[in-house]
Amino acid sequence: MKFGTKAIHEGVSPDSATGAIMTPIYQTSTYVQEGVGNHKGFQYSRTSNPTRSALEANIAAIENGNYGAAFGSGLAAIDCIIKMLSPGDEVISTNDLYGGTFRIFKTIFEKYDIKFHFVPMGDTLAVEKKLNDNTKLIWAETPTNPTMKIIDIVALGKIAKSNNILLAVDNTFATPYLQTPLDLGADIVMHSATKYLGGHSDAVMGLLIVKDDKLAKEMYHIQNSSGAICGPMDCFLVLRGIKTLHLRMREHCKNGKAIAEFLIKHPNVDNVYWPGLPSHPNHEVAKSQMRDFGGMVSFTTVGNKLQDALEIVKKVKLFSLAESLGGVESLIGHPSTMTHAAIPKNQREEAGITDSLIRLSVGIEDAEDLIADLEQALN
Ligand code: P1T
Repeated sequence: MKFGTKAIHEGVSPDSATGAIMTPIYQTSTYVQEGVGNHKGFQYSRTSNPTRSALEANIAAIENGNYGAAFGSGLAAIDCIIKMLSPGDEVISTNDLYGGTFRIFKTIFEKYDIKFHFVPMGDTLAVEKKLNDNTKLIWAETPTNPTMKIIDIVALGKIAKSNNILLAVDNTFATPYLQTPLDLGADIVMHSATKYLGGHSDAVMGLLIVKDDKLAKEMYHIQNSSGAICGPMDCFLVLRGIKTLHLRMREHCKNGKAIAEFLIKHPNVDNVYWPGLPSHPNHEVAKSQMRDFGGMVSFTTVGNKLQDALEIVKKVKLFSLAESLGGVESLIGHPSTMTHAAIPKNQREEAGITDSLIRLSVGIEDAEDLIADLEQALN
């Protein structure tokens, strides 16, 4: 089956009680049992819920995995992955990543004696240099948030496999429509479903997908034991969002390209970060592992002045100034003071998150209107 068909049909079937074509929102905490142990597969909604199960089966199918698990946020999903580790274990992570991911690694899990090494993952040698007997996980985000670096998943998968460690990929920016990391050698795929999967800025959720039976058992054990689950209403919304993921992503990619090409020619713009540009340093890797290049575009202004960036994000009218991304409407953000403020300034700058860096989540409005809006703000 092709992607669009899978997105619409996998994991869902007409409701057995009523024939409802849409998966009902099973707004229930518990399930009546006919006798002890005699139930219909559901006992308590922290453990499982039919609306959530449909979504978990659907995301597993479109990521080409075998098992999916849904959580209350992207960070709750990341929390589950790190809880698979033990004190003394080490993680090698990309140094360019969502600020909240950096924060949970540094301020929560380092307290439990898990060590994190942040390295520029464009260079796989940098990863190999940090490997030791305690290394248990490689954490990659690609494209990275917010500078759109592309990390070679196949190369990391080989390192992970030959050293018997796990590779987890945050696939939030690409979505399974553009990239399926499990096919490229990853063990775990993570999503902030708050973004493109939901697609309408109306739900906060995280998802994990794995292939391996043992890893799935551990994932569901932590999901049930820690209890960071999401409610059935949010599952319904994300399941509905995924039904149009392929259509939305085509428009996001088309608009992303138009805006990147507009920005690169603008005299007030310095660097443009969009993996589809032939000038992007990782364009060849992007072409090898992505089916298109997405709707996230970042740029810096000539002179790299904080004040210029703050003025631009204020002057746009169609782009809304807000954290988050991946909705149908366009958003604009200033990473160093917003989404990535949790990362110390020197580490931010090493990763390219400079004062004038502006991040666009290009929506699916008409590209001409979005470009006109950016043009008036930049001029
Ligand atoms: O917000 P939440 O659903 O918990 O997801 C966290 C997260 C994880 N990974 C990536 C790549 C992300 O971008 C995010 C959330 N990011 C934003 C809110 C943002 O504006 O970048």
